[in-house]
Formats: sequence, C-alpha cells, structure tokens
Amino acid sequence: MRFDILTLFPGMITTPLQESILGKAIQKGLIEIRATNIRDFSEDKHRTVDDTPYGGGQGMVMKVEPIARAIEGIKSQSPSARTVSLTPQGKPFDQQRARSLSSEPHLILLCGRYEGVDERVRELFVDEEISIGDYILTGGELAAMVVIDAVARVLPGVLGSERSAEEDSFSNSLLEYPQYTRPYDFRGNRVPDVLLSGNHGAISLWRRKEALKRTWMRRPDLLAKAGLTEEDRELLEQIRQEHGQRT
Ligand code: 4GY
Repeated sequence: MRFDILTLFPGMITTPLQESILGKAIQKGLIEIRATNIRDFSEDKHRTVDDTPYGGGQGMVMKVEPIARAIEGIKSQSPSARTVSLTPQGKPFDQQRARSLSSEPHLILLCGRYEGVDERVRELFVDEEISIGDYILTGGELAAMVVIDAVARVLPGVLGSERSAEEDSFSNSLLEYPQYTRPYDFRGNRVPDVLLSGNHGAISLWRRKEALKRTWMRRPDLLAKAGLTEEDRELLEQIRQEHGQRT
C-alpha cells in the first residue's frame, strides 16, 4: 500500500515512521511512504503557499493552486488514489475506519496548517475528511501519522505472521485485559495466580472477565456496541455484583 503525504513540513513525517514495525514493513515492501512538500508546487518566485483570508480575520489560509498541482501530479500516475484530509472537522477516526482504509491501494493524506485550507480544495480534491479526535493540533501531520500507523498495522504481514490484528482489542470492541511479565513479585505486587496455573480455560475466562470489567468501568459506551455472548453477560453480572451494583 502506498501513502503520499502532502505537507509543508516533510521532515516531520518520514523518519519517525521508519522505526520498528513500520520500518520493517517498508523494508519488506508492504508499504511505501512518501512525503511531498507542497511548497515545491508553488510557482511564484517567493514559493508562496498561503495568503490572508478573504473577509478578513487572523492568520493565513493555504492556497488552492499548489495543493491542486500536487494532488493532480500524484493522480496522473495513480488515478484511483483516494485523497484524505486531516482536520477536526472530519469524521472520527476509529479501528473500523483504519480497516476500511487498509483496502485502498493508495492514499493521499493532505495536512493543513495555519487557519486551514481554501475550501475549494475540499470541494474539488478531497474524497474524505478525517479527525483523530476533538482537539486542535498545529497541523495535520501528526494526525496523518496516526492514520498511517493504524492503517499499516492491519495490513497482512505487517505485524508478522505469528500475530494478527484480528485478535486485539477493538476488533472485538472491548478494552484489553491486563498483561504481566516477570518478576512474579515486584515490591509486594504479585501477578494474579491464575496466570501461573497452566489452566488455559481458567486463564481465558479471567482475561475475558478483566476485559469486560475494564470496558464497563472506563468505556461503557463500547459495551453497548460489543457483540456480547451469554457468557459475557453472566461475567458482567458477576462484575456488577462485585462492584456493589453500579449501573
Ligand atoms: N484533530 N484530527 C486534526 C487537527 C490540525 C489547522 C487544518 C485533528 O485530524 N487533524 O487538529 N489538525 C488543523 C490545523 C489546519 C488542520
């Protein structure tokens, strides 16, 4: 899968994404990440990419022409590439969206700066706007990296053959159960004995219950859309009783 990032700060993008799992995915040829400087598509001698807002107001707005030329350049080589803009005005990004974007062969990620991007860019060139959360960043770059990381992670082969993204939290709409490794006792804080029991049935049941407990306590909104089994409902009833009948 290919990712083209359009940004005024290409140096922010490439180096961090070359570490660890995504770095290996690049080396294996599973993903290709290219950052393009929008300024390279400005045609005036000052390499202008922004201007003052029509109607007045503070700050600068990114101009349509350099972005149009950058997108058209990529699309002339790859007509089916899908253009995504990162903005707080977009649809909330989640695991489901990460999975659906992972079936695209080529994404163009547009990163705005300053007060935003001329609206005609959205109207003429953007297929979809995505928000990574209800807060305002100084630019779309970090959001684009979040999207790339989450999308690349679910591609076949990226996590390695021994582990699939299907098994983890959010694929089943629950938070993860707690994990432990050695030592068994850290300053009097011991690992739950069931995890040392060798009883795989008991371990699975404990983990499921802990996942349900965490989700119930921290993210009850997720429980509503989780596909709960009859056993899950019984575990939740136990959890409610153990916590003195809340909700
Ligand atoms: N939140 N989710 C976000 C963001 C910065 C002004 C447009 C977000 O995705 N992007 O905060 N982006 C803004 C800054 C121009 C992008």
